[in-house]
Amino acid sequence: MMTLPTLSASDFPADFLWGASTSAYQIEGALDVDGRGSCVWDTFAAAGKIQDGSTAARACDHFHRWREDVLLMRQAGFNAYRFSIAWPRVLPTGRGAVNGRGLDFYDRLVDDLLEAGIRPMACLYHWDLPQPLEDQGGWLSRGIVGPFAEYAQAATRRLADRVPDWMMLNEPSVVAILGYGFGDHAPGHRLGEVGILKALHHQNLAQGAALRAIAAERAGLTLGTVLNLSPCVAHSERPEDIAAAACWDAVWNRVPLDGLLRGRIPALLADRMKDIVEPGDEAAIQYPIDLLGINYYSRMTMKHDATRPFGVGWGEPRCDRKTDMGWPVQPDGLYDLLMEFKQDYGNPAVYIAENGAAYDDRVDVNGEIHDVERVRFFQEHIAAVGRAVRDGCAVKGYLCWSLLDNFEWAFGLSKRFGIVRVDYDTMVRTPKDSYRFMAALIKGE
Ligand code: IFM
Repeated sequence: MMTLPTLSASDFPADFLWGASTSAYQIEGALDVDGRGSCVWDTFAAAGKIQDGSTAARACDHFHRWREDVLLMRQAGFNAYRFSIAWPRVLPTGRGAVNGRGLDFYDRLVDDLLEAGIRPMACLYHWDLPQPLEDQGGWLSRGIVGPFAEYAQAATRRLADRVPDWMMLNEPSVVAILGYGFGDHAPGHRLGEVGILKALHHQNLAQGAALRAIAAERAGLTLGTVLNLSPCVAHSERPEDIAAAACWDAVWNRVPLDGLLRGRIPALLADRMKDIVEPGDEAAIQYPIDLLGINYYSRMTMKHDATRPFGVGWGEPRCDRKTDMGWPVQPDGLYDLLMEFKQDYGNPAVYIAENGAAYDDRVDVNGEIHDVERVRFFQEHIAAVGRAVRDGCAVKGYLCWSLLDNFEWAFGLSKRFGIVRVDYDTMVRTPKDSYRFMAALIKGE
């Protein structure tokens, strides 16, 4: 039997952030309430592209049950919570007149979080692009930059007196690759390399403009973004597999990282991006952020495949444990990632903004969920973060994904990532063992 690492919050800095992340579209529901406009995921779902046929129309009904959800976090001892603001609630057509009623919800949520002693960390874009903007080209168009900066300004104008931390994007590489390259996510374009690189670059540009708009609006905020970073490893020692892994690293990790932190397009992609990048863009995408959110799920094992964009296909990970998403469980990859990031980028402040696992949870006869695999997942990954902290990496917090089971995008309601189970018929919340594990860790029990 394997020995799991013993963990205690006292092994981490005293001001370490502990909590969870969620996103608006995945938990709120209430899609037609208070003047919200439509977004690309509404359209994608209406087109029948969600695998289990579900929609986010109700999701976790968090829009009406936020008090209960804040209480759950308070009872777990969380001191931080990252949520996202729904762009189509704030600007129903993507730009123009601000919908004050759309912001009222976040106003209430933020006040409640503060009262519970939980630091609100707002993310502006977690994938719910207003449909009218997609109709004008979405992330394929440079025209998106102005509307995103306007939205950032509107949200901060209302909430930044109480929300200290502002994250611009969540996982721009997933938006670009799955939404514009392969078509697995909304808006469902299958444009391959050019779609991916355009969507990546325009998110970088919009992010740069939004960061500057917010800084002009209010001083003293903690500004950043959230990237999903994965060490990319080669399937074999063959040179073409090694080259494929390096290319995928450039697409997945380096376009967002080098753009924001260095104002640079990765050399490996410069030729492919020469018609997308305009003079002045490199300066516009760089910004001296205060805090970077890192989402980590696993390493990526890549191999050469001439039939796929960038000539890169999926290899077979060297790992015998997989989650319900089929993703390998590789906690040492998180340690490696953090240490490599520290070395490559000069150790700026980061926090783990997402880390977690879907498992096919069972409710036992007593109504309890003993999600032992998820507990083990958290133990191992938090231990990896602890090692990185001890080895000098400036990690400021750990937020699990996710507080609640939720709408897992193209998988609908079929994949459960929560530390709290949601019964989608009754909306009853049931804390799992992983919730108790997090609470005990944070409280030092
Ligand atoms: O649910 C998603 C989240 O929206 C973004 N990061 C990965 C999670 C699990 O797939």
